[in-house]
Amino acid sequence: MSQVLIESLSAIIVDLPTIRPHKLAMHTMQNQTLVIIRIRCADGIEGIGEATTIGGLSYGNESPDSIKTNLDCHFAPLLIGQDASNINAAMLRLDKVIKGNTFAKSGVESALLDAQGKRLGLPVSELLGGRVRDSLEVAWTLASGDTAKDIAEAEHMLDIRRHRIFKLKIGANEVSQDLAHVVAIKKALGDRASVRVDVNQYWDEAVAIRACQVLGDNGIDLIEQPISRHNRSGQVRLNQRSPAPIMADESIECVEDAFSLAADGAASVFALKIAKNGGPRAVLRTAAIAEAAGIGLYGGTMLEGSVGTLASAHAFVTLNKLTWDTELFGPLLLTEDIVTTPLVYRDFQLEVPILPGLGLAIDEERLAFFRRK
Ligand code: MUC
Ligand code: MG
Repeated sequence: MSQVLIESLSAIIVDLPTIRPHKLAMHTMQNQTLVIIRIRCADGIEGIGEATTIGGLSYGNESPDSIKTNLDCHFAPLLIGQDASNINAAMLRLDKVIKGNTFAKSGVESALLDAQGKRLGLPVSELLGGRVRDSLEVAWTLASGDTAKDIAEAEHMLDIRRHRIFKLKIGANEVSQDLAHVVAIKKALGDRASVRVDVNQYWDEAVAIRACQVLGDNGIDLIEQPISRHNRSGQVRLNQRSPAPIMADESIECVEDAFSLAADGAASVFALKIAKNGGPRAVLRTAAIAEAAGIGLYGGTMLEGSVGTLASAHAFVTLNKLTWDTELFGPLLLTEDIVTTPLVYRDFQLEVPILPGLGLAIDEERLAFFRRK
């Protein structure tokens, strides 16, 4: 097969406002910063990817600024002149020389898949083996920081049939206050919604033992990352005793983490995130480990914009079982977009386009307006 050389790679930092402050245990977002990756190829095709995190360095090891610097200084020289149509070879070349940096790798892998899909006239989901569904149910995160506001927001989402799964971000407040907040929201919504929590590692094991019991007893369906990723034995013990299932999020920083969590029995559900595995293909390796171990799957997000959200969605629609659905609502948290056609959210689902590549086009004017100067 003839080669298509990569001519350039650019990384663009974009700052977009959020519809309201989004309060997580470690950070309150007033806006979101995307890193958009453009890979230009010798056949005139351009692949678009995204490498986005939450709150600078407050969530993970990469920040928008470090992602851009590393893409410019380390990734681009390795990729320019390589064959864009051989994604295995390109990603292996990066993996040999670059440790970690899964967010940046995910953006690159997404861009290469987008370019190859456009080249072959196939959606990325088809490059990944073929979709088994065309849409994905999407959860919404209630994180205004105020119980009454969160209940009103959930009622509105139910009324407009946009979401019926709600994740509550807790962990920043005193535990009794957080538990009262969660129980009040579950009581208000009852059986009309699935209510879950994300503690973002903020409890210690002693607190988590009691708190997980209260959450389970009050109808909470899922408890995400209650304690530190470093307390592996604690996670195993909690997974054995919690009445509500425990989901691993921060514990998975790479595909190998997924394997050791499964081997240890440290979680019964995995949050799949392309950014933390190194891309849409890489995340499917974590999904395969989970499936083999009987661990449930949830399609997670780093609150990416439309590009990263669709890159995740194309991977998730190929999965056999996605028992816990997804939280691919990132674009809905933003007041602005940088693609020409907004993603379609309808009847609790995100519709995944059947178009070549990721199925989107950059709105150049908006990108120029919102890119960091
Ligand atoms: C996380 O920790 O899961 C996902 C949804 C949300 O509101 O925050 C994220 C990050
Ligand atoms: Mg989480």
